[in-house]
Amino acid sequence: MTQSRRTQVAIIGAGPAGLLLSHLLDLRGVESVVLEVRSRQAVEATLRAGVLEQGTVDLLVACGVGDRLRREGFVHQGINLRFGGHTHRIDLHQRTGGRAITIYAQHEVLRDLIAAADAAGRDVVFEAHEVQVHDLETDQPRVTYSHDGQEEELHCDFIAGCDGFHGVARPSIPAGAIQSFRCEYQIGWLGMLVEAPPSSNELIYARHERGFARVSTRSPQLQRLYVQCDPHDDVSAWPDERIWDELDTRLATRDGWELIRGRISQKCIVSMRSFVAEPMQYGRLYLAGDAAHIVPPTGAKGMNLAVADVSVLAPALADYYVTGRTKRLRDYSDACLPRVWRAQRFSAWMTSALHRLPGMDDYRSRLQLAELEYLVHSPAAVTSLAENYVGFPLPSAALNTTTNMLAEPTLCGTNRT
Ligand code: FAS
Ligand code: PHB
Repeated sequence: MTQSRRTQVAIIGAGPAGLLLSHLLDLRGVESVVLEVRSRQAVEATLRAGVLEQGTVDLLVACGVGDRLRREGFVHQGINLRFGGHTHRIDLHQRTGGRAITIYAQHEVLRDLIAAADAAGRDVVFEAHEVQVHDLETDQPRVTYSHDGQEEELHCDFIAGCDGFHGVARPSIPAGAIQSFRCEYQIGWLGMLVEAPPSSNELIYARHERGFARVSTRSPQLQRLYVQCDPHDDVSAWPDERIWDELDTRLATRDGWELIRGRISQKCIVSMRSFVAEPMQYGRLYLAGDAAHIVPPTGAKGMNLAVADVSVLAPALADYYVTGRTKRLRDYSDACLPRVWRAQRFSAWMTSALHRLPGMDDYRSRLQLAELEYLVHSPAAVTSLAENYVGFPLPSAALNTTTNMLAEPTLCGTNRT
């Protein structure tokens, strides 16, 4: 016997997009239920992003889930580009009028958002299986799923598809209703966690004839390293010794800098693609984050784009409940896509500028070096890199309203006691 219930916004997926949307809606008095196929433990252990743009940090702080981020996150005012045995520091702070990035792991952001949902008594249903969306063209869509062996039906006004690239939301849109733009890079990254102290106090992006490498961090005891590999490789093809040899070679400098080794506690290989679905909405379904667009992680934009999407969607939904107006909802996709394509351009550029691309001949390899030489010696080019890397400010509506909501949470007040 199917159990039936109702909410205002059904959110599919408890990633950064889904959990933050639920939180921002709650601050505006809009009710939501989050349906997540994985367990809470699995979600809280998701090893993915690590770089937060200034705008992402500002929003997480403004909406009251930034305390631990501010305590435990590492603010980096610069990044380093390494090629030809030399390191070139890009002063993000100076080039962007004081903006910076923060290193704080994605799963820590998810833990903070889940804790906020618990504190607010908000509904996040983990292990919700066979999620299906229905009646998207009506003003009363539904989501069906099974939980603890019980068939469930959730009636709502809107559905937010925040279920990532491989989710059910986007494929539920009739093929002709959205256009897809994609690019597969035939490049892979072997990402790993290393139990060691940091080898650098800022990120290092290294371009080398043998391929890309990157030095990132998670804590004073845990480092995050990446090395370019064949996307079809199996992790077993990368024993620790081979990894250290490749990292030492690709990160080598003439000034004797050394990479500090340690126990490699986790390894995973990810392939690289770029993807955009247009429009990011269909009927009463709105796509946000990786459900609508994917960027290669070279530019560290994925999670930040997910945050930017919901910073537009939340006020648009709240505006509907407060005023009945649907303009901001109708304009959702047009409001998000310019930022999405700007991040697509930057991520594609970083990927092609720093990786050994399939079929790359000596001429192209030299051209890549010339591109990087121009970049680090041109104030205009460095400033362009810096402003794209720290990210462009989020729409003020997202920030201001959130701050006011925290100060006086009664504006929409539909479910505020
Ligand atoms: P997510 O994929 O995070 O979340 C979707 C959720 O939906 C998941 O929890 C999933 O279990 C759930 N779901 C899927 N199908 C479902 C279904 N049928 N029913 C119910 N639930 C379902 N981005 C950065 O900004 N900076 C970085 O440094 C960075 N590094 C990265 C490194 C790696 C190795 C990878 C793979 C990605 C990286 N990214 C980075 C990008 C990454 O962070 C994504 O952009 C981000 O997770 C997108 O968030 P969401 O759109 O919320 O999707
Ligand atoms: C990370 O710290 O995991 C990281 C940093 C920068 C990127 C991608 C991932 O571009």
